[in-house]
Amino acid sequence: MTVAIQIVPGVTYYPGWLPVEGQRQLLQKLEEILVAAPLFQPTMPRTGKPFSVQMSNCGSLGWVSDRQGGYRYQATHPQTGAPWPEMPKILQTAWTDLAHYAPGPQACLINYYKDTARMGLHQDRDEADFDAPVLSLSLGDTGLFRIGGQERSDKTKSLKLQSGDVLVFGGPARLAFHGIDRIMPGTSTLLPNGGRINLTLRRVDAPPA
Ligand code: MD3
Ligand code: FE
Repeated sequence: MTVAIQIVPGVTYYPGWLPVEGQRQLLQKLEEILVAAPLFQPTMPRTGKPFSVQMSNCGSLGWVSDRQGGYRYQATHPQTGAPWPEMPKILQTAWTDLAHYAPGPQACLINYYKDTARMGLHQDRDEADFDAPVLSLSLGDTGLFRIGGQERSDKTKSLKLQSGDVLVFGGPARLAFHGIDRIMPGTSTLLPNGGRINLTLRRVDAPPA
């Protein structure tokens, strides 16, 4: 039985959507993916300041960022030059069951947070299809997530994202400011070395006219 909770208009929360056994299986797949497509540390456009979050991707396209090229999606890993590994089936299933958007996900960004990593309040606008929702799945330690409105100054709500939780962002929430204030070390035993993994599934290309 899947519980669906609307947090704000356009944001649906599925607490514990992926059971622990499924989390373990997915983590095993991710470990293989991260051998083929190692975590990298993206840097900010222009300043070159490193993100505290490490990243990789699977699926046909991946999100990358560096000082020279800025934020973008590309079909290959920035260091190995290899195509991104395939997206695990369970993620495709999550999209089919929860995203309610017929075209399948093109990109799965893998964010890895060590104990002190965080992600400042931002909008996701590097995609050409804002009609498509974004689906997020959390694994490992709990993350303190914050979401506001379409203006940076709009009031925000906080939510603790636990291992196995899924959030879907669509409609009015697709361009909402959001971020991860901090992770809570020691709240999960899933990752052998602790920390948090967040997967975001997205459409990147403009829908056919
Ligand atoms: C709301 N990741 O990768 S997931 C990101 O936990 C990102 O790693 C955070 O923000 C993380 O861009 C938050 C929740 C999330 C993801 C994408 C969104 C919320 C969103 C896109 C639009 C609106
Ligand atoms: Fe984001």
